Amino acid sequence: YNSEHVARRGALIVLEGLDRCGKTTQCGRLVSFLEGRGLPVEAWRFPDRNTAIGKMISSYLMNNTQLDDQTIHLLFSANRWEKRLLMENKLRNGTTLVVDRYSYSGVSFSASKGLDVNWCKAPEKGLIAPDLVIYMDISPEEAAKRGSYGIERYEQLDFQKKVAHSYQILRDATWKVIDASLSLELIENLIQELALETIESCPKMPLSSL
Ligand code: T5A
Ligand code: NA
Repeated sequence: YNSEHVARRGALIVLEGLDRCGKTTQCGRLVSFLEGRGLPVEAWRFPDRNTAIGKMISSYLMNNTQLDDQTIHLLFSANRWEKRLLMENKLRNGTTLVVDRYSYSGVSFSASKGLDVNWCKAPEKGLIAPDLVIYMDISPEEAAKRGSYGIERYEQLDFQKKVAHSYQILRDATWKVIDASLSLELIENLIQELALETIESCPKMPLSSL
């Protein structure tokens, strides 16, 4: 009887980076890889555009509605809070969550509009802290070349340069930075290694909060 197995929880793995850095592609590949190993895993993303709050966010991103910077910031945060309990239950039940964007997007994008960083961080406090943050590093210029930017609000080179700078300020020593200009396969392998290491070490660590 191994009590460590009883206590096994899932890992919270977050991918962050500029628009077009390749997060969605790599989240999908990682989830397939982990599934193939028989590990319980789900793909998540923020914003979650399916909830009532998520629909407001989506409408704002598509430039169909206008909101002031503070209001949209708090909606993005509320969109994470409304998923917090479900997230906790999944992790405690042993499911690993691979999440496309999280609090760091929230803070970086809003701070890039000139909002105070500490004000931006405040509503994120108490959300579940990730076990692994992977930052997919790409220059704003290179990201902009990957298919043309669409019509969404933040998909503009000048703004993405500010976001890159904000991420640099937020980044700490625990983040794993991957060169997102490498090939899909190289990036995929790097992420697999990091994810497996993290999943292995998770049962020993309680969940913690931002
Ligand atoms: N936001 C989000 C906030 O302001 N506050 C918040 O709290 C949150 C959570 C959400 C927007 O909202 C902002 C941030 C965003 O602006 P979204 O729905 O998450 O937007 O969309 P994006 O993240 O912008 O999604 P993108 O599709 O633009 O970027 P991805 O997911 O990083 O990139 P991906 O995988 O779709 O790939 C983009 C293209 O590049 C190619 C792919 O094939 C694809 O064509 N590609 C590569 N090409 C060459 N080499 C590689 N290694 C490649 N990897 C991918
Ligand atoms: Na995406």
